[in-house]
Amino acid sequence: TRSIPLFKCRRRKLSICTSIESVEPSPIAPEARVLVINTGGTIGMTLHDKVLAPKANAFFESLRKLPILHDESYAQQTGMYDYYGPENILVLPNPTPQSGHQYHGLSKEKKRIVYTIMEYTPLLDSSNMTTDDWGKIGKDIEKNYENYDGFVILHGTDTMAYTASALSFMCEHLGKPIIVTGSQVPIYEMRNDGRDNLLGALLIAGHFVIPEVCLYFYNNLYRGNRSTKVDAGSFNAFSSPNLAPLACAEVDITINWDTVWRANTTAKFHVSPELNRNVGLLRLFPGITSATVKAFLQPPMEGVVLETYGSGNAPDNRPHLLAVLKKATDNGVIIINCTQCLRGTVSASYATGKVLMDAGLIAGGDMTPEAALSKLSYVLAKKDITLHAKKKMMAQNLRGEMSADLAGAKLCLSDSRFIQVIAKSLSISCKEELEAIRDALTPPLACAAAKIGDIEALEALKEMGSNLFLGDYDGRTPLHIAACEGHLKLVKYLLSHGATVYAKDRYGDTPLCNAVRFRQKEVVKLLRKTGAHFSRDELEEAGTELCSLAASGDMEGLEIWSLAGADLNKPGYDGQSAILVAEAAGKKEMVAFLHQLKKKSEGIEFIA
Ligand code: ASN
Repeated sequence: TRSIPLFKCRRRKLSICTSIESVEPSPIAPEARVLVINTGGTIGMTLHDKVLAPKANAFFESLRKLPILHDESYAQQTGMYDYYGPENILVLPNPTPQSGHQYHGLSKEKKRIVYTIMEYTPLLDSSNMTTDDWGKIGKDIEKNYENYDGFVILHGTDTMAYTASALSFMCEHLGKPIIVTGSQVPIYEMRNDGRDNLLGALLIAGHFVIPEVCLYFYNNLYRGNRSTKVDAGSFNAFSSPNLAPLACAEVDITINWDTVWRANTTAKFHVSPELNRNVGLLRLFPGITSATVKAFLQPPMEGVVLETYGSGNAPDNRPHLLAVLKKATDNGVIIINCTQCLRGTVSASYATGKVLMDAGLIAGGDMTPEAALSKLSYVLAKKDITLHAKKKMMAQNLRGEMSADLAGAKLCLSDSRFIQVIAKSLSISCKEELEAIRDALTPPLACAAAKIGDIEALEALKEMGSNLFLGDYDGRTPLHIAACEGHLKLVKYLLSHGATVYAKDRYGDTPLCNAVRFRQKEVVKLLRKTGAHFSRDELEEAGTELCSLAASGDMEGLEIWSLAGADLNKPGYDGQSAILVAEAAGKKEMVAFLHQLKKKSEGIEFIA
């Protein structure tokens, strides 16, 4: 199905100085919007009495003067400040390369990244952060979720891995990138890592739909809940010991799409800001006394991460110590067994490990202590679920924080006869080339299967290791196609297997735009439920479309637009709203219908 652009015009135009007076101003390039929440950290610190501390109200103004982080002439020419209003808004320069290298791995669309800085008061050294600060960040993301394509959180490095882990659990059904970053040296100093870290985080947040809470540092994008600070004095301060980076920003920005976590959901994004503070981290050491452990486990303690030796071991010749642990788990304290080692997982290979399982501890797999602690905080704050359910959640992989059991792993690429035959005829044999063929061939195949509603074919492609969320040569994903065709079941299948409602094809259209254009009412409802929404520009331009639907008496069309989130009060190009147009044309039935629709959309934001 070919995409028909939903909106005929863009509002802002780039005025170009030219000697030929009749030349039309060119439309502005596609823009991605990123919200930067500045919570503090070294990136924005200056010296006060010879020590570093955050400096308020200085960050935005200094970025504004840095040409690699702001293009003032573009902002002026496109009327960006008037359009977006009195926000602290900046725009990155054009990513066109000087070296002839294709956009250095950015999407071919060459999007402009327009970003807004929201600065917290007070700015914090991250050592001062508490769970309340995590809740505040989560709530701000939720409030602004629909207005931005991605989020960058500026944060001190000291507790960055804790915040990134906590946000990963708090953000339920996430569909957009949230990237936490900061620096080791303030951005104001001559040699610093802040500019590169901020720039990399902005580019990734604006160009790629990576629906994860990530941590970006020193050219690497890590899964937030897999990362840990490993170096106090290096620009390369973070590591993700048990999971390869999600992306590397070198000459190209290479995204490791096979590793990117997918929400697999048809539910809308939601932040769960409640966190339980009665949790703790306890590190075993030779000679630790039972009295110390007992004191640590006293009420109000509800959850503990026990950092054990090697692959999850503790002394098995200390019955008192084991009895203290057993008594606590019997009393309802959840204790997670995590290893003190930087890399590796808790397993049941030793007698010294088995005793902990017997004492009621839950194996934490290869979770970092930061992830395990914040997961406990998140799970224990859940109301209306039993202790048993909480323990089950702790043992499950909720956001990619622990590696799955690889027993019964999926079919590998070389098992696919289809790809093998093609590879053979092209004399290809190495793994990388095979993968390249698979990635080139499967998106159009998946789109063809989506067109005819063939879930079985999609399943077969998935088994080959194909990503069902990748777009074809026009950036059209199987979800776009299924949305056009109204294959509700297939849309559901795709959403629960990693498809994103935020994918844009090369015409800038999302699956929601397609479903509206082809009047697929049930698909529109499902996509809205999953968090799909019109962009700010699309909402602005909807007024004109609504008026023309009202003038032509098209009730079905109006209902679809309203279900998709269009505001029925929005005026068209001549300042009239759809209701005024219907009234002027004397269409009484249409006026009544529009009032009814308006009431419906105001009363309930969304009808499932
Ligand atoms: N103390 C600082 C902080 O965590 C360290 C840093 O950001 N590099 O806020």
